Amino acid sequence: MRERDNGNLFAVLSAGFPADRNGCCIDAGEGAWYSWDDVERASAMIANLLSRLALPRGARVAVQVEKSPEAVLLYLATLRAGCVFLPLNIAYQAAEIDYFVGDAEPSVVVCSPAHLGWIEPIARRHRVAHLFTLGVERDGTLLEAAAREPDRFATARSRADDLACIVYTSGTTGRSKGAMLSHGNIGSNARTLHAYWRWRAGDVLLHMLPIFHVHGLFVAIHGALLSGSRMIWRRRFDAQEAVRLLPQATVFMGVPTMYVRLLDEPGFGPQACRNMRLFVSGSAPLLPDTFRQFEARTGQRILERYGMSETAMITSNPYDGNRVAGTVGLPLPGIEVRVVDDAGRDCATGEIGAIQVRGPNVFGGYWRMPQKTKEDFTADGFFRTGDVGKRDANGYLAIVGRSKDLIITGGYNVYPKEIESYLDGLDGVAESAVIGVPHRDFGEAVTAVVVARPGARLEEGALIAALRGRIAAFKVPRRVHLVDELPRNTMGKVQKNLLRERYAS
Ligand code: MCA
Ligand code: AMP
Repeated sequence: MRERDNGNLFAVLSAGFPADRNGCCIDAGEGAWYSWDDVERASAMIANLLSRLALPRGARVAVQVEKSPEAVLLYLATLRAGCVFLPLNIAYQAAEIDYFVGDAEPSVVVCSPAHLGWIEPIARRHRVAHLFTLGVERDGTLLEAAAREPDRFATARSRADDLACIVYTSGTTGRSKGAMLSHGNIGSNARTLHAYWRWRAGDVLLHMLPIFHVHGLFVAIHGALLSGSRMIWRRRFDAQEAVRLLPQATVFMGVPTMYVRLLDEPGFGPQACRNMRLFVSGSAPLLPDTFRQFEARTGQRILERYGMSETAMITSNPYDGNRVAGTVGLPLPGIEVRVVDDAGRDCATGEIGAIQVRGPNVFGGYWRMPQKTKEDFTADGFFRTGDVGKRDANGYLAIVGRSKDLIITGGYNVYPKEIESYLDGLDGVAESAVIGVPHRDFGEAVTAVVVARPGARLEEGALIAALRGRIAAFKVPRRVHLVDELPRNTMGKVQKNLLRERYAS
């Protein structure tokens, strides 16, 4: 097989690296930067280390580290070695990590040095063969071990349908599901977006998203790599820092909360955006009001797109054509999207129905959940997204709701069932219902409604404190309302719509 026939995602991405390998690929500030040659060589060293471990075929490399350029190198090295990358949110606590490690059975776990104390026993209990650390100061045992390895590596040969990544997404039952994405799924989506959003040599991406999700890891990074573009790299989003750095950038990607926060910056305007050609928003609905305010302030029309962990990007507003506020645009080339009624028939224009998708981007299934996978695909191979929408006369898709009971807070997904099961396990709690209520900054805020057991005295602050440290901070309810009983319909089902109305303000 010739190199260009290799379906390995790294081979696909590195085809876009520039001829001059001495230019900057990742600029993390304060003199910390990697050239294209550095990326090639440092990822080769880590890939050599992984290969030396003689891992079984399809071995998972689970990674829970702070954002750093070296974390990207680890991602690329995992692809190069033919292993399966499994990114985990740095906010996850012990119970959450225990579940992921137990479910995915990784051969390698890489964690932040600060988490080693509590991750080590989890790794031991699940018989993880290799545990490394990776810090943000180029520190940790992973880089120490890789430093002894050669800096050339022949990227593993992969077929398009070989597994590249497992991305966990929260589940309606409370159990997270691992979406299995192949080299072909991710590579095809990267190439499609590269062309659709007109990535070009000389672009500069301001990268402020987390890299344990599809948005920051795939959508943003792959565009820059495929076009040989420099990334200005920051650990986290900070609106003031973004305003300072934007004049050096041409492309920015963010969740709606980031756009709301940029608009709150008094110094933000056309000057900051003078070299920008593209602002992309996704992961949560962008309010039409935010879209309009942004245009009025900067002259830039944010491009909103829609995707999922299971499918990467599905639709996008056009690059050249009209970007319509409140819509997620048109199906990307090569991807079929349909809106269907309960009987599975195509909805008419303007009619609301379930959104389904089919294409080379759609994942192969959920890790070790064949039944769940089967339920989520139609007989003709469309994936049921769980999102509800409608198409206008021009084919633009608008997402109007979700059939899945899901809260999206600041671009992070929270499944109420999971939080309810933690709340119900607390002393004195008889039952609970978790809902999302409108929130100016986060879009939706996680809110709990709790009923006490007879004779128990519960307090909002104590319940919130009890959840802190047990689950990731973004999942902890911002408010807990104590009630005597939950509203139920005649079938005995909790009427969350009534709770959402009652606590909306
Ligand atoms: C932080 N906190 C949050 C969130 N983030 N609470 C609710 N929702 C959140 N998203 C908590 C912190 O733990 C802290 O809690 C308190 O809120 C204040 O934190 P703050 O400093 O304001 O937050 P931040 O660190 O500035 O983070 C906000 C953020 C961040 C920048 C919006 O959440 C973020 O980077 N979101 C992006 C998520 C993302 O990339 N999603 C893509 C998923 P305390 O003080 O109590 O400790 S991929 C996807 O959805 C699909 C495929 C797609 O279409 O892209
Ligand atoms: P995840 O499972 O983390 O990949 O999140 C995917 C979900 O995020 C989708 O099913 C949608 O509900 C939501 N989502 C992503 N992009 C958008 C968008 N532009 N507008 C509304 N919802 C979105």
